[in-house]
Amino acid sequence: SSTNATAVSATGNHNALVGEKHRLSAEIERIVQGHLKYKYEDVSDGWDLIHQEGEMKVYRREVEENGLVLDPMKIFHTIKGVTGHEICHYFWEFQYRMEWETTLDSTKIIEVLDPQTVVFYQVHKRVWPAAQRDSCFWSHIRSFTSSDEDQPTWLVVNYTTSHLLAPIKSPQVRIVANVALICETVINEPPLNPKDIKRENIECKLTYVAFVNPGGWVPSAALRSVAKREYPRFLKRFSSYVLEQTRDKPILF
Ligand code: 6CM
Repeated sequence: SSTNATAVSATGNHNALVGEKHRLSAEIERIVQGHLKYKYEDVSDGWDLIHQEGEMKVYRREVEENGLVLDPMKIFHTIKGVTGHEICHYFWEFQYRMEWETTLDSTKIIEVLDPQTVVFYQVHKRVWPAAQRDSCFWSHIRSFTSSDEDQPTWLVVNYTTSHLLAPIKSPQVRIVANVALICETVINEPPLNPKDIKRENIECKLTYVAFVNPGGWVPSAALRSVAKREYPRFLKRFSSYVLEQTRDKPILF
């Protein structure tokens, strides 16, 4: 698909084949399965609803370790007019990143592991008074169809990894992250002929989860208020970006 072609040509690695095993295959499998299991976990216990806007619900669980805030975030949203494939495509593809990510100074792909998996190195915008942060993570996209539904579920996982091409350079601090975006497509009032499905018939139900360790000391209250503001802002901006990009394009199922 064009998705794969773009990622592969981004670094000129034409040897990365679909299904090929590599040094991170086992870890990716384990982390992906963990997210799928965790997705069904209830948010009633220990999670606080910290923001609600339209269909979007932002939950947070307060967790601190040695004075460092590690609050997991979990966001549910429903976006009308797009598919899970489209949402994940724009979230995973390098070429769109700087168009919707407002919290980065830079992003680059430093390795292509297979057509669904790349390694990103990103430099985050400095938030005063904290030190500048960077991140290095594998980013994996996939779809799967379970027996009881006809539309595939799409998912992207971003998971911190170490890399020879991304050494830690103090005083810059390395963020440790485990992020998943899981998307299901719902077709409302499906027309008899699937070819007649219009954007008004489709919606995407997404779950976004983020476990982020800021990697070094940050004032707790400042970090919590930045998170409370920035996660909803990210999801709003990203979803309107995808709506705008797909509006006049054929539906990508
Ligand atoms: O998931 C998001 N973006 C992806 C593509 O860039 C990727 C990013 C992962 C890193 C997320 C880390 C953000 C948290 C930064 C905390 C830094 C501390 C600053 C100190 C403040 C006082 O998965 C969207 C991420 C949206 C984040 C709001």
